[in-house]
Amino acid sequence: MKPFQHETLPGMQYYAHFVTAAQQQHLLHHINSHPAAWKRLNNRTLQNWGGLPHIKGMLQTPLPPFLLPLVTQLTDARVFATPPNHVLINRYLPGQGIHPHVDGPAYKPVAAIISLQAPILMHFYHTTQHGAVGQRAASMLLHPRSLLVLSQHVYHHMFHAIAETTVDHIDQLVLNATPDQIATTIPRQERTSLTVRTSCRTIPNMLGRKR
Ligand SMILES: O=C(O)CCC(=O)C(=O)O
Repeated sequence: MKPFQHETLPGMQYYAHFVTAAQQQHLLHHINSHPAAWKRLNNRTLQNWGGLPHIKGMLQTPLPPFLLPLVTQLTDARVFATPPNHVLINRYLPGQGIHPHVDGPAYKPVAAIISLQAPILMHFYHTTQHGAVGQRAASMLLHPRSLLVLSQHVYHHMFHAIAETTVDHIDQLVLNATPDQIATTIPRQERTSLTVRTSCRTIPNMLGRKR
């Protein structure tokens, strides 16, 4: 499978069809069967699997069985050299998003983002010389069942974000837009994503799985 890449975002790879429709259904079924795992934030809800953040590292708990085939698939595809140990599941309703951020040093510098349900626009920003969010460099349209990999320069030195909007506007900076998509809009629908990463420091959780 050959990824889409672009010189504006060094270290970004986009695979339009990484999971099958059946895998998508299977993942959503299991995600939805853990209602108590959702944590509600102002701008999204999330499930945290694999460990709890701790000042000394991540208090590690085993990933649930429904995530293991995806971890194997990502490792087999050489997105990760060794099986990743942490999965953050984000769910966005129309109007919700995630502020510009870098994933930072708590994780090894590879993030794999699987998109499910509906498309969404992810924006990328340069970093100013003071380390703040700079100009928008580019955007990527993340289609359902796609995989976006962030590593190298785009992981370390660029911010990424999803706008809190009910409509995504496709402009010239959307690197993977087709010519007929430019200047069109895409209304937001519920969208779920899985961000798969490897926590650098882990501490075995002697209390077992905690949520
Ligand atoms: O939902 C997404 O696609 C992005 C999630 C993200 O940036 C993160 O979990 O750090």
